[in-house]
Amino acid sequence: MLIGIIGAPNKGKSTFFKAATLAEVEIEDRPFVTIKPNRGTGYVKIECVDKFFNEQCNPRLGFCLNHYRFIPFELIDVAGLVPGASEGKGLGSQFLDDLNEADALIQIIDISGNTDSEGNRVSGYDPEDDIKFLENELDRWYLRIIKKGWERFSRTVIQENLDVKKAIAKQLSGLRVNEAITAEVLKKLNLSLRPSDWKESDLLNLARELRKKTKPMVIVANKIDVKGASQNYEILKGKYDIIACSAEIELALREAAKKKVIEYVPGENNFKIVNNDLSENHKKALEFMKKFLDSYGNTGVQEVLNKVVFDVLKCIAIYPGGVKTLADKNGNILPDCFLMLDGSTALDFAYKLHTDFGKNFIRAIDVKTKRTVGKEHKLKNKDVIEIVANR
Ligand SMILES: Nc1nc2c(ncn2[C@@H]2O[C@H](COP(=O)(O)OP(=O)(O)O)[C@@H](O)[C@H]2O)c(=O)[nH]1
Ligand SMILES: [Mg+2]
Repeated sequence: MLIGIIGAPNKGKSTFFKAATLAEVEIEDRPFVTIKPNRGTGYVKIECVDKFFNEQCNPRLGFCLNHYRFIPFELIDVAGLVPGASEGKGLGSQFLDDLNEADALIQIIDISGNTDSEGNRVSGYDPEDDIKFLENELDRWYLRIIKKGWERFSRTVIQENLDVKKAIAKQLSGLRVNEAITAEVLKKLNLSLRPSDWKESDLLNLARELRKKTKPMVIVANKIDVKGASQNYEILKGKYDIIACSAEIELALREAAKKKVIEYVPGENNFKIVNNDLSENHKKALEFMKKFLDSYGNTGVQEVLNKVVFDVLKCIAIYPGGVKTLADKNGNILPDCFLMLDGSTALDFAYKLHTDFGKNFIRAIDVKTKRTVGKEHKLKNKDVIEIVANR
């Protein structure tokens, strides 16, 4: 799974990325600091099942803090996108191709209104404009790919009597478009089966619908800590599904926790100071952050990551484990936890663990209830599953 972070320049994309991954990246108050995409590991947070079993788990990947398990997935932070990027403005839209493979997008806007669509410092910019232009640029990115060799494509479809949805799905497979999605979109748009009849507006509608389906998005109202930002947030909250966030505060908290100045579990509404040997400035900064958490509940970063994986992409977290022991052969308890699509079955999970487990599947056991389940059994979030297979 790959999640892309996008938005106009200077909105806090790299700060969000760094807060989520603690990777070393460049952050500056000017447009186009990021040129080459940053890739790193972000984590979703669940209440770990180790508590249910009265154990402390030992994750192989990710980590567990106070019985909150953090499960890894891949994040990518790309260069800022400006209006007209699809026509080559700013850094153009070529770099969007870094996002081809993304399953979903996190759009960062600056809710303080202090940066314009090109990332320049201003005051009173309407952050809603970012949402509007960005969607348009994404649609044009899809359109560009659809139109690549379009004439020849539409001719071939007719001459060779090809199935339109198959042909389009093939043309856009790099963007994660498949036949089922194409069929659904063609039906919704009521398009004829002769692509040579389609007008420019039909193509743009097609691009838009395919983009919405293959790059679902969460909008993040970043810089909510800035004075005046909450008024803007209140206005947009009614219109969009949008999460208030301070990537900068989350980054400061995670860095302080890494340096053992505080104890902080990402996404929580508090932290504990564990190093009392601090300068006045440090103390002031921590006080500011405490006040922020008191009024907002959390910084929003973890909420966004969870939302995109669990709500938008509809994933569930599944642990492999055994009824006899939750440990692997090295004694690590519940070392793995996998993100799978909601609706996955016991057999899907067996294949995920190992092809041989899938091929030689006999039964599975729901370790929490100790009940035996069959191939078709649908898994639930936070299930612990033992696979019994022929050797
Ligand atoms: N006040 C505040 N500033 C932020 C926040 N996130 C980022 N910034 C600042 O915004 C500027 C641009 O950040 P950066 O992450 O490089 O933006 P990008 O161009 O979108 O990647 C930097 O000066 C950051 O310190 C935030 O949540 N609150
Ligand atoms: Mg950046």
